[in-house]
Amino acid sequence: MPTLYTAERCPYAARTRIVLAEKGLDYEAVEIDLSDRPAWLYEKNPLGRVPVYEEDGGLVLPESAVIMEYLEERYPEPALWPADPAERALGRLWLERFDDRLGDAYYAVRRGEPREQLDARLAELDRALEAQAYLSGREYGLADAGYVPWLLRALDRFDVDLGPALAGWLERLLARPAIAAEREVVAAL
Ligand SMILES: N[C@@H](CCC(=O)N[C@@H](CS)C(=O)NCC(=O)O)C(=O)O
Repeated sequence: MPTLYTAERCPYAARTRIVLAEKGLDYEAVEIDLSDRPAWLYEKNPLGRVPVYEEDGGLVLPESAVIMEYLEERYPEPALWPADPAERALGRLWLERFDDRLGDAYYAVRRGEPREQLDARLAELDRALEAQAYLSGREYGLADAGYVPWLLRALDRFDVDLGPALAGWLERLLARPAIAAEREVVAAL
């Protein structure tokens, strides 16, 4: 059975938990205490970060976006990239630009900086979702799974306001058991 070195509080690890759950894959979750990381974690990921996904055959993969892509290729059903190549490319762009479009502003608030930038990024997300149901277009997929962990944490920790399109997107996502389970993880932190 594969192993996921993970941390419940880590939104990057949450991306991979969500994809594993969407695919219905069994795995052993090894919770890492990020404030007291075991030395062996650096053998699996020289950066010492979670998530790390490991298979019995010896494959060891760090980096949430790489793990998500690998799981999608290794276990194609249910598909988590849209069928349309253009939507798939736009989904990849969302993941590629994650820091600019959400991550940097989220972590600025975590560091105690004002919420202004985060509010602006959330307003941009809301505008992007006015015209389409999901980040990459018409279908749910890896782009949505790649952003929603921060949305769940921002709502829980910073009490942010979501515009109507972003709130509708979150409601659609929370109807999925994989995302609802992650909200439970956040609520229990
Ligand atoms: N680019 C990495 C980022 C992973 C990451 O930053 N994980 C955090 C926890 S949320 C971590 O392990 N932090 C420990 C550290 O940076 O030393 C990914 O996408 O997997």
